[in-house]
Amino acid sequence: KNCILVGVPLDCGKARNGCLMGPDAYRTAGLAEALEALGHSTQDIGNVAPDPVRTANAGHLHKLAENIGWTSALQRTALDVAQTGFPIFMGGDHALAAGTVSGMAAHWAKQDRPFFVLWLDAHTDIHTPKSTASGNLHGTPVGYYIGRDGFDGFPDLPDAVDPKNICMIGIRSVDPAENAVLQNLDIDVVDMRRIDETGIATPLAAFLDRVKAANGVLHVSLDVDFIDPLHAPAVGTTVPGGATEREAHLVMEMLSDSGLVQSLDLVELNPFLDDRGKTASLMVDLTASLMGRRVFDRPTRDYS
Ligand code: DIR
Ligand code: MN
Ligand code: MN
Ligand code: MN
Repeated sequence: KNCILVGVPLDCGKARNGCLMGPDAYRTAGLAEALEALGHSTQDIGNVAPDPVRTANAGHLHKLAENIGWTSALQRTALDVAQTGFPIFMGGDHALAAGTVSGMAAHWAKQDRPFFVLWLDAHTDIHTPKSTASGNLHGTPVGYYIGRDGFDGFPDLPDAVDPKNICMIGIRSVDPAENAVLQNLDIDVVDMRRIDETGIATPLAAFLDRVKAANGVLHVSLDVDFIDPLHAPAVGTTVPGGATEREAHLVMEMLSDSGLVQSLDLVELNPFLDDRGKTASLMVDLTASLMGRRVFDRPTRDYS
């Protein structure tokens, strides 16, 4: 693959600062070198900058104008880089996914390919600017790219992602307003209890079968807090009881086996909170698993 590394030092999706250092932490941890060792070509196009935006009346929303400026810039960037390779968006907090996912959705709509999203996160991030209690827009990207109302001032959504085409895995922190909207949508929400009950491979395999059956393409959005804070401490919103390091690698290896993934977000890494770079290194190792790193080859197996 031709991997396009896109630095996204977006830090405006919540109040705690530090995600702006994410792209350089991935560079320091050797993301490009790991991909090249697997035989991929890589191109680091440097860091994206937000479009300049001025908005009055953000109300309780944290840095609304800056979030809008990033969304339009990233939507454009995603559409552009998707034409030449496999984009890896090095965040930056999860507010970036409003732009990256909507941009990738627009790209694949032009190719007439069904577009699917795998959301690996402790949170569902499906608020709107009207429903968020915290005012932190990193809790709203899913709301934006499925086309919920309430995103006044944001760029028009070119192609909404169909909620039926979204699977969320690792979920363990859902606000009441999010829970209410999820009841009326067909998103496959795999919470930690379901992972405990069936193992993580079963629901993932079922989702990948659906993507394959539809001749679809898959975008993966990996939030650091998907993983348990024991293994991945460098994140502002730690939620105990997350995926283990092994579960996260299994997910990535199954995704690699599937051959369906066409783009990736790495989000919420806050290097200021890391422990000697271990979270950045884990994220690089998970990306390597997704891109083909193996200890031993396995025959394809059926998890159902
Ligand atoms: C939380 C979002 N539900 C909020 N938290 C997130 O503030 O709306 N943390 N996304 O990563
Ligand atoms: Mn901030
Ligand atoms: Mn998130
Ligand atoms: Mn999260």
